[in-house]
Amino acid sequence: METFTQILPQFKDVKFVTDRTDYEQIYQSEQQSHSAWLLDEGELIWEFIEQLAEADEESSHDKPLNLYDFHIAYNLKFPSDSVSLRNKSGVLQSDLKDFFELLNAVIRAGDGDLNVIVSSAQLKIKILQQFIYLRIFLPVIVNNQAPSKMSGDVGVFGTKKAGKSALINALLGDEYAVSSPMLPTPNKVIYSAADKKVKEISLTYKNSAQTFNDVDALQKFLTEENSLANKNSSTLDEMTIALPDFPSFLNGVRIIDTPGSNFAAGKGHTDIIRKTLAEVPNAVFVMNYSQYLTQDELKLFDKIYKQFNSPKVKRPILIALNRVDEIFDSEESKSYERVADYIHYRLTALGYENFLVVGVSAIQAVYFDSVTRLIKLKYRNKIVSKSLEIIEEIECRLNASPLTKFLSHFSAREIIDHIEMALEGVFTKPVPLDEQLKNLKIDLQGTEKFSGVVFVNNILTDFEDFHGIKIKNVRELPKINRINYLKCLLHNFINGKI
Ligand SMILES: Nc1nc2c(ncn2[C@@H]2O[C@H](COP(=O)(O)OP(=O)(O)O)[C@@H](O)[C@H]2O)c(=O)[nH]1
Ligand SMILES: [Mg+2]
Repeated sequence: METFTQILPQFKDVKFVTDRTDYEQIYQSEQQSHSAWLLDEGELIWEFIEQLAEADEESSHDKPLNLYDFHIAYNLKFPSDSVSLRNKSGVLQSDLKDFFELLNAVIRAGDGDLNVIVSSAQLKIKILQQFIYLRIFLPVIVNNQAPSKMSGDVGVFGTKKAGKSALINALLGDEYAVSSPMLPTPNKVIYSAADKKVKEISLTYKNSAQTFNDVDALQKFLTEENSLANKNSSTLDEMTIALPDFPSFLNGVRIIDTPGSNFAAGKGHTDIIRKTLAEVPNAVFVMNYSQYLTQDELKLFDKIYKQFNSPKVKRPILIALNRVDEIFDSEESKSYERVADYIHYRLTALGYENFLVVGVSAIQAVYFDSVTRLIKLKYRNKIVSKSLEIIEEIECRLNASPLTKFLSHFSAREIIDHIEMALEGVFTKPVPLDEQLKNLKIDLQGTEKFSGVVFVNNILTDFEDFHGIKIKNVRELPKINRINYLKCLLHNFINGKI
């Protein structure tokens, strides 16, 4: 896992293309992955990508356009003296004219604690959205304003079946929340970090606490409670679930699941949403992209937006544009940037401005996590296991050394993940991912986990067909999975850097 303070991977020797007339340039594949397209603000990214896809279909190139890996953003024009780039030792370049100049300044500066300094919150949010399109991240700070020490709960809101619970599972890294086409979440559920020594999951509900040894046991209990509530069209009391494996990127900040706003249970659900909305300092709005912004979604978004954009508070809303996997079956749909920009365009036209849109597929993230776990279980080499035990022990005994300081940034599970990845291939000849999946399917026939493996298998096949990229190793799965980018945004969001 990255440290998530800044992400500047693929832009080491990039060429920025600002002349959009020459489509031919993009077809040369080497150039494609080393170029980022910057459109004038008067143009539309989503339209441009649709045109590209069309042109690609009509062309005789045998290598298809890789829209998945396509880097595109708006070349924002900056008012004079409004944007500069700074590192620890001072200002590197001031009075940047446009986004193109900013990116070039960033590349010249190379790695190091870079900050973009801007003159207004409006400019900040615009630049951040371009970073999202390009899948990079740098802190953007409004001049003379110390980053707020904002921290606190993250409320996850959205209409029914948008994938709120799935997204929470994707962020938490396991299937804690009941995410189902049949069973809507009937209550407010708070996910928090368990105390360091606690090994079990604990649930506080109706004034009493109970523990569960594993995720499956918790799921079973929650499913039964949700079914009951669903049958009676009623709500459930608030739940707090403390997790021993709470992801470190959340910095101990709690994450809150809520019911969908458009559910027939009506007032009970809307009351929970209203109350939660008034309590949380951070909001993530989950949208079902395949519905293309419904009236229900707009109504709820407006409510959230007003809560966070009043004369007293100004907080951007993070929009997780979910279910992007569902639109992967057409040419122009291959791009997350196209869908994000389309929704961005629609909401901007309606007068909203303080929000960020990022396209994700929660379900992919959830299934990738689950299959990764299954593969580790099956293929974990004995020697690797032993090494891990020893390393875990050492990690426990170490204290106050620079190494521990570094390690304290990650949870034990993440450290083990790193080590495991490093050791894989040292002790064993790695089995290719498609073979691992095939073997898992044989093992898991007739069990619930089987469908997850099939799902991942299909994603990978589609990915190869559509984008010509073959994923050979579980380690490469995050490539297709934008949830990591959302995690980066959330990490900075709750630390007041967004
Ligand atoms: N295809 C697809 N389905 C999803 C995604 N996220 C959630 N779903 C499905 O949508 C249904 C509702 O999801 P759930 O998380 O319960 O939605 P919620 O009501 O917003 O909490 C479930 O069947 C999920 O499997 C996604 O990213 N892609
Ligand atoms: Mg739910």
